[in-house]
Amino acid sequence: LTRRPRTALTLDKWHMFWETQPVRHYKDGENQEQMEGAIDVPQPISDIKQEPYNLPSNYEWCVCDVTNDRIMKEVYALLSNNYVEDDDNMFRFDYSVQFLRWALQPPGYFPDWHIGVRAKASKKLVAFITGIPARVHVRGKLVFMAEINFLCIHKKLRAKRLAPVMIKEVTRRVHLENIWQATYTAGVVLPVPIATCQYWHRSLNPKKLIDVGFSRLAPRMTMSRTVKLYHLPKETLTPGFRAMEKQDVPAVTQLLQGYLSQFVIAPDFSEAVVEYLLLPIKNVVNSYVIENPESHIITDFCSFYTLPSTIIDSMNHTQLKAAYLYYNVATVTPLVQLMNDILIMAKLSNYDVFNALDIMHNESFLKNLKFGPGDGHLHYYLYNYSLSAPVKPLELGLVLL
Ligand code: NHW
Repeated sequence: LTRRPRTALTLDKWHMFWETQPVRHYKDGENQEQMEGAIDVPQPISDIKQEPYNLPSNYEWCVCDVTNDRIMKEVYALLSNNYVEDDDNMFRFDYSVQFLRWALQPPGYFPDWHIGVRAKASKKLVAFITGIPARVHVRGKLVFMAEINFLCIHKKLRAKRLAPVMIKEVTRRVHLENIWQATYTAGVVLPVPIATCQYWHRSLNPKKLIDVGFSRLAPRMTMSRTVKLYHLPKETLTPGFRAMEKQDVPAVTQLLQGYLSQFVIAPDFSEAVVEYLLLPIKNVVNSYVIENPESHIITDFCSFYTLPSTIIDSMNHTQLKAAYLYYNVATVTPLVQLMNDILIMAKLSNYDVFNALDIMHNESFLKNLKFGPGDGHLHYYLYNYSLSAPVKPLELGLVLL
């Protein structure tokens, strides 16, 4: 009997579904040199299964029309009660309807990639998965992809192998559009992350964060010293700092294209996508530019999106208001100064916490601006694309919502 040598990456878990998919596998070995590019070649569209995959007999597929208020109420009810929780089940993501509409309808989106599963008898929505199209640079090569997100199965239907059917169905619909790669992130480890990132948190409302158990009072710290430690000025400091406007779209697109080209994985932003994703929408996405007061040139850009969490069992508070750092480009203003200003804006708008991943150049300001490392990790994945080497967080230029 010969045993496969165990490397750090060789987990003993057998992935019945993922073993069958065109993704990297642990048994591929981490030392073995990997090819770079598609794992499976595209099939002729006419060979793709025309009918949806079979669901267990009590369930049926539906398309969730995100423009329909009644359907969005159902999607919101499913996600707000059943979507991602932290390891201690204290907080659960509470994506708003407005946010979901924004996230799911970028230019060129496909309505039938917003997939629901209903109980046949009651018509209750019990599961959801979505894809949106995206153009992503992978080591300089432009790849058309689907970004897969919001995979959610009602708590009562877990561990019944429904997720693999949903993933196969979204894959089929993506293939029908002649797209063969996808990217997704998850808190769980699956075969095999291309990168593993860490969340960092900057307290804005430390008292509430401590009250609800999000953070703890540090040893030898009192509440009033903690509040003082995280205090922020009442106004931004950089001259010319202002909200992004429609007229800034060409300049912001140029800034982003220039900046993002240095990363191994990064979106290919057109003006249309920048206009859609980065123009401010209240309680969804905030974006700011620095306009040089004399030359009126836009030199820097920063943004965050709004993703509150439900506080599951708290007496005094029901929701944690969190800002998540999105895309930034600093060409003239030091990045740490730009980030200090965005923290000030979030504080002024009553956010409780500001979250950021250790991707792009974020590590250069996290400690300085009093972010602390969280216990959650976020793993990035590619579907049907193999990289010749793993990617460091600072080589990632892509943020998924
Ligand atoms: S990550 C958020 C995922 N959602 C949640 O965590 C919400 C709470 N949890 C649930 O609703 C962002 C359920 O636990 C879910 C699993 C639905 C997660 N990704 O049905 P079974 C995203 O949305 C595998 C991928 O019995 P369940 C990204 C698991 O490893 N696979 O489980 C989504 C196992 O397979 P294995 C995941 O607990 C990306 C199988 O599912 C997964 O009732 C999707 C078990 O299925 C996850 N997060 O339901 C992939 N969690 O092989 C897109 C578990 O290990 C791929 N599993 O036996 C690309 C597709 C497009 C390609 C186009 C070319």
